[in-house]
Amino acid sequence: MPFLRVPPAWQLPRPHATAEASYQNRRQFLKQLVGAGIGASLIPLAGCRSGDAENPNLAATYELPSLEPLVSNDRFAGVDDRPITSQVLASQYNNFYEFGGSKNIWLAAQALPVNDWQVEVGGLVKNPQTYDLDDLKQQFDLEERLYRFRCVEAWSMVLPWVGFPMRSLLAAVEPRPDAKFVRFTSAYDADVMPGPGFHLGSLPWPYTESLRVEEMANDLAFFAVGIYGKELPKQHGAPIRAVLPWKYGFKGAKSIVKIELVAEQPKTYWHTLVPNEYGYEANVNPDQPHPRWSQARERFIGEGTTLSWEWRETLPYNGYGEFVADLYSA
Ligand SMILES: Nc1nc2c(c(=O)[nH]1)N[C@H]1C(S)=C(S)[C@@H](COP(=O)(O)O)O[C@H]1N2
Ligand SMILES: [Mo]
Repeated sequence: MPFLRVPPAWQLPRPHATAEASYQNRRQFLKQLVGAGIGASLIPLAGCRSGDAENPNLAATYELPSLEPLVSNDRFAGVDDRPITSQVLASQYNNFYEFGGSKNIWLAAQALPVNDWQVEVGGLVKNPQTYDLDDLKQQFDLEERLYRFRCVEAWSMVLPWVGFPMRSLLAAVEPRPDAKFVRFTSAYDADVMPGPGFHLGSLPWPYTESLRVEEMANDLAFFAVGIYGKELPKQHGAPIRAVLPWKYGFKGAKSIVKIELVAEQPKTYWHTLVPNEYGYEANVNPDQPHPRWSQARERFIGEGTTLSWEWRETLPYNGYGEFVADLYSA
C-alpha cells in the first residue's frame, strides 16, 4: 500500500498516557524528591533550566527535510505509560563528547560536517559496500519506531526514531561465518571536535562501539537516519547513528562512518577509558548498580519546554526483555 500515508506515531493521540498516569507519576516524583537517592548533584545535570527552549537557533537545528512516506512500526510496545519526549528537550540535552563534556552541546555540534557522508561497511563480509546517505535511504525501507532511551547516567526519554533495522544491512553485506562482532566507528575530526574539555586521560578517539553479531541481528537493533519525522539533527548524531534501546545509551554510536564485521571483541571507547563503569555488554539492568550510583530508577524527561524530569522505575532490558532476553540465556 505505497500510497497510504500512515501518520507517524508521535503525531497520534496517545490514549494510554492518561491524566491518571501523569497524576500518579507526579505523586511519585514528589515522594522521591523527599528521599532523593542519586541526586542531580552527582552527575552534571541541569535541573529545571529554562534553557534554550526559546532559542530560535535551537529550532533551526531540527527544521530539516522530512523523511516521507513514513510507516510506523508499533511492534515494540512498552512505551505506552510514558509520553514522547518533546523535541525541544531532546535536542538540547545530549551526550556527544566530541563536542563537549556537558549535556548542552547542541550548538557546538553544529560544526559537524555532514556533506557527502559515506558509510563504509566491510571486514568479514561477502559484499563489502560503501554507501552514501541516498543509497541507504533507497536500499533500506525506512520506518518509524518509538523507543525508550536510557542513558547510563540514569536519565531517560521516549524518542521517535526513523531508520531501518540493522539486520537489513547484515542481509545486504552477508557476514562470513567467522564474523562474531561488529565495530561501529564515529566520525572524528580534531579540527572541529574539541573534546570534553576536562581531563579524562588520553582519549581513545574516534568513538567506537560494538555488538555481538547476534545482537546486531536482533529485531530491535536499529540505525536511525531521522527523528520526529525529519532527518537527524547534528546533536543526535547526524546523519546516521545506532539505536539499541535495551542497552545504555552509550552503546549507540553517533555519526557512523565505518561498520566492520570482525572475529574478536573490539576495544570500545568508554569500555577502554573506564572499564569498571562501562561494561562491554551494557544491557539496562536495574539490579546492577553503576559503581557511583544506583540503576534502579531513572529521571524521565518528558513533555514541555522546560527541562525537568520525573522519577521512574528502570526495567530490565529497559522493558524490551521479550525481544532480547534470549540473547543472554547462556
Ligand atoms: N560518537 C559518539 N556517540 C555517542 C556519544 C558520544 O559522546 N559520541 N554519547 C553516547 C551516549 S553516552 C548517549 S546517552 C547517547 C546520547 O544520544 P542523544 O544525544 O541523541 O540523546 O549517544 C551515545 N553516542
Ligand atoms: Mo549516555
